[in-house]
Amino acid sequence: MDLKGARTGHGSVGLESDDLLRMYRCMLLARKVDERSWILNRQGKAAFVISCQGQEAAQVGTAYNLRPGHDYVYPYYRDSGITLLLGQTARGQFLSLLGKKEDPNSAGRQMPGHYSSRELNIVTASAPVGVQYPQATGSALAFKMRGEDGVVLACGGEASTSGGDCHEAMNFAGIHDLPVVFLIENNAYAISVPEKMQVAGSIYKRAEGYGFPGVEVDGNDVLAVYEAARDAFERARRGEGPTLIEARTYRMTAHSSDDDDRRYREREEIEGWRQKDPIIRFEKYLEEAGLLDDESKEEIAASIKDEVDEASEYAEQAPYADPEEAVERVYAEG
Ligand SMILES: Cc1ncc(C[n+]2csc(CCOP(=O)(O)OP(=O)(O)O)c2C)c(N)n1
Ligand SMILES: [Mg+2]
Repeated sequence: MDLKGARTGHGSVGLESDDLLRMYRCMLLARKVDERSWILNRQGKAAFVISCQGQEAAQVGTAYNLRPGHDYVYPYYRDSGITLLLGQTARGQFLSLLGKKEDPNSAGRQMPGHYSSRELNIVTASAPVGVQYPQATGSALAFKMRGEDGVVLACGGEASTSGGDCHEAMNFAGIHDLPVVFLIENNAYAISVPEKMQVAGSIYKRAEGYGFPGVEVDGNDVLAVYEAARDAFERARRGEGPTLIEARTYRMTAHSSDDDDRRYREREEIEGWRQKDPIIRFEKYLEEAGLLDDESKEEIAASIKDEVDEASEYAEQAPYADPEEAVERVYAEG
């Protein structure tokens, strides 16, 4: 596989040391929030967990190109790394996980992973896979019609490209040269269905049929993803239209806390991908570049642990909404 993943060094992709450490911290925070979420689930406190583990580089590398609150984002349920980078918090994630009144996404109405923020232009997901693509294309059309310079990011897994919505959205975006970037986080499975039973041919090559570029990138290499996404967003901002990015990665957990993946994949396969863990890879890169050593690594890990402890404890103590509130903010008030 000839992936656009060859490291060019962070200087040549226009990133400073501070940028890299910010990316690293965000990837690690997403991972640690996720790990704590599973513990809360196993303790019987969180009903359902859907993980970002393994996909943090694809998410953070892409979102590092966005202007929070200016550009629009249609994340999918695994995109914790994107929403944390844009400004959502660990506390908000746990409040959402536990369905508490203060949940910033939906005040406890949506499932976990349905991120939403008016301030950050994060548009909430609907439960059917793939419906975000035409909506994102619509937002990109609005930017174009208003003559604004905003761009739109729409994300999904490889199986979300199998539905008609994805085709319609890409075709329309291609016809009108809309400022939208489609990020497909190809994590090799759709619940129990492996990629070869889900995807005919190649996802990124389909872009050619829509008349815009498609790139395949090593989704576990945060700098390679950053670079591919930077080119895509620059193109969108120049008014040249969409790009399809296929980030090849791996779902390191079961599909969700309700799924037993021992029934459909080998432990050795998971172990093989653990060797390519995007966070460990980035750590090595930072160490070799002289940006991280044992001491600073421990400092970052400790500050994330404090943040996760505080956030999960806060969310556990936080109240549920009153039953009377259940029907509020579901329909527009008459
Ligand atoms: C239209 C529709 N069909 C089926 C489902 C059930 N479902 C939820 S997630 C999922 C798998 C999606 O796989 P993929 O797009 O590869 O994303 P991943 O979960 O692997 O990140 C399925 C089939 C759904 N939510 N919507
Ligand atoms: Mg998948």
